Amino acid sequence: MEVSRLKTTLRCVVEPYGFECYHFKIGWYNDCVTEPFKFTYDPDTLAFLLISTPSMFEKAFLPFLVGPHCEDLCDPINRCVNYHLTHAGSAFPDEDIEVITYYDKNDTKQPRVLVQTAGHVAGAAFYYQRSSLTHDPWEKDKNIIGVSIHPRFGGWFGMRGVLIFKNIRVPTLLQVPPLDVLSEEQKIEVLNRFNGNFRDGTYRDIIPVEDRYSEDQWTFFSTPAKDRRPLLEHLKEQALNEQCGQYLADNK
Ligand code: B12
Repeated sequence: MEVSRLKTTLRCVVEPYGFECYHFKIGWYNDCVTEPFKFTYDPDTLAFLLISTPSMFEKAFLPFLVGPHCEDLCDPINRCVNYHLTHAGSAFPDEDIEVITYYDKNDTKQPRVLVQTAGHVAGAAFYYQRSSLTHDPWEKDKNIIGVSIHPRFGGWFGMRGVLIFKNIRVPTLLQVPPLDVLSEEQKIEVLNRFNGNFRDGTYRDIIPVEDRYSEDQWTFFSTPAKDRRPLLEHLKEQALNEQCGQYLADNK
């Protein structure tokens, strides 16, 4: 099956839930990262990166909270992401697919996939790192963590994982470069914001955006995971009420 058909199928499965998908070749990713992060697959192997857009919270997460796959309220975002990535993989019963989420770790406790690099090579979101700058204003030994910026959602998105189609080779696949949406000054600014005070979220608005997190979503992600239970219970109740209202409206 050619890439465009696979991609169309994948889009049909994930886009209604607020995810986007981008294709890349394992070789493009491996050419960037150092040894412990390289995949052992053939460089021409096809992979897709899945990202969550702001609407994922309302389209996938809230329904997941009241659905049958969320028995308790333990780690629901990761469970929801895992559910949707696995569900996406199961749309291709004839393919051998490895699904890796952003939070999966290898034996040495390192992330199994660096999603920012994957996002860059797949053309989804430019990964701004210290090395992206021509003029570097920071002290040599200062650790500057890189940040990806999506051309439509700025920093209001998440990179959720990859699907590797182990038996599909795409030697002629063309690479689409990510859009470099920032000036040199904005690159310094976004890295300062991300490294200085990421909690205020201003790095996310470094460019004008099409959509950002709803108030509920922002409150959710700004709350430390260990303190989210009351919020989750409230969101669950709200989602149940909405579901009930919808049911009653449909069956009037
Ligand atoms: C571990 C981790 C953390 C750690 C440490 C972060 C770090 N980078 O050191 C902690 C817990 C502190 C953390 C915190 C946060 N994180 Co975090 N984190 C991760 C995680 C799981 C792995 C990152 C990692 O270890 N990278 C390893 C290092 C070595 O990678 P690297 O620096 O990119 O180096 C590679 C590249 O440079 C590449 N490379 C080399 N040359 C070139 C050239 C090119 C062109 C390219 C493309 C690549 C490339 O090779 C290197 C490796 O060999 C990722 C998800 C993932 N699986 O990727 C999320 C992730 C980076 N985090 C994310 C976020 C949002 C956050 C927080 C804001 C969350 C929050 N609200 O609290 C904070 C803010 C961080 C901060 N400012 O301090 C987002 C970033 C989104 C974005 N827009 O970029 C990610 C991608 C998660 C996601 N699902 O979207 N995080």
